[in-house]
Amino acid sequence: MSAPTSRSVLGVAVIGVGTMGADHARRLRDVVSGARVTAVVDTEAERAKEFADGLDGCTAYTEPAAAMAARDVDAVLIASPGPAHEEAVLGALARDLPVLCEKPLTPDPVSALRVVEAELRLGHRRVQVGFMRRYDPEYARLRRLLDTGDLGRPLMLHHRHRNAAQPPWFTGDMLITDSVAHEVDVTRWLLDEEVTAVTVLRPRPSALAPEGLDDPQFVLLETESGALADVEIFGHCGFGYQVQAEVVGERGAARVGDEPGPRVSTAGRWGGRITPDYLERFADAYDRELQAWVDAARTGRTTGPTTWDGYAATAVCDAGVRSRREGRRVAVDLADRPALYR
Ligand code: ISE
Repeated sequence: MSAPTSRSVLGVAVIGVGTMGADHARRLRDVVSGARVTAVVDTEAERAKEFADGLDGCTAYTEPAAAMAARDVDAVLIASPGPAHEEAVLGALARDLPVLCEKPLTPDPVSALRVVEAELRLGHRRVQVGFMRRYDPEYARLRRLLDTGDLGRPLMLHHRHRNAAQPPWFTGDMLITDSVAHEVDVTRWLLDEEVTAVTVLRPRPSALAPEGLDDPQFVLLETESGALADVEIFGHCGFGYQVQAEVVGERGAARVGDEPGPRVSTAGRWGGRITPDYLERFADAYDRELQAWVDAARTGRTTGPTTWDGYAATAVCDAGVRSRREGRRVAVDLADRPALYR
């Protein structure tokens, strides 16, 4: 197998051209340097073909394995629905191809652990998991601030995660596994420790949420050191996309995600604009995430969130789903962290 470093431009297969895959393919074409989309894969042949036709030198496939076997494919970006991730990641690992896998790594901790084990057998990291908030300049500054120790030991984290609306098929469990998964990762990353228990509380549902959906939800995460993180997750807030976080430490507090401006004063009022969705709010973070992945892959390295991070987030979300259903605090069941991820 030729090393990915053997090509000056990384040929990427994009698996799944729904909202996220299409946005990433456009990003690889227009924004990221050092890569180009040489293959797109979608279970719907027509959609794959239509998409490939719009990109120079790109071939359409319906099977990930066929794309991964192509000579012009050096790396794989997985943006298909979560249940399809395991097979695609394992296929890429079998060929030692660099992978960027959108979250969730897989839908449940047992299958996520199988991916971790496959990478362990390979003996080196090849997978970056798509927790893009780590690449958001504000979140990155928050992390650096915590590293300085100026805020003292972090005691609490307050997260707000509001979507204007979610698709009609979005379930109450998905508010945890698809949305709160980001806060789980950010909490683990900012505090540099594991989440040990989850409690999900349900306020009365918003009348704007689809009938029968528990929306919003309030999630409490406990960590190894005894810090607490709360998450307001609101799938149908109606007014825009807002993601905010505040760390409260022993000697100070810091928050990110207040709207970036401009703050406009006119006609006796002041105000600003709220971004409509995550594609716009985190566009810069996605750009940086993909560029980092491409840069690393072209030099044979793998950086960023690991399969362990993907597995740990899935294990925490799994506890969250159980807590939501059973109405009680649920301890997170986590395997021992292998040396490759320490
Ligand atoms: C979506 O899948 C994302 O990953 C977004 O970042 C998140 O805000 C949204 O709630 C999820 O559905």
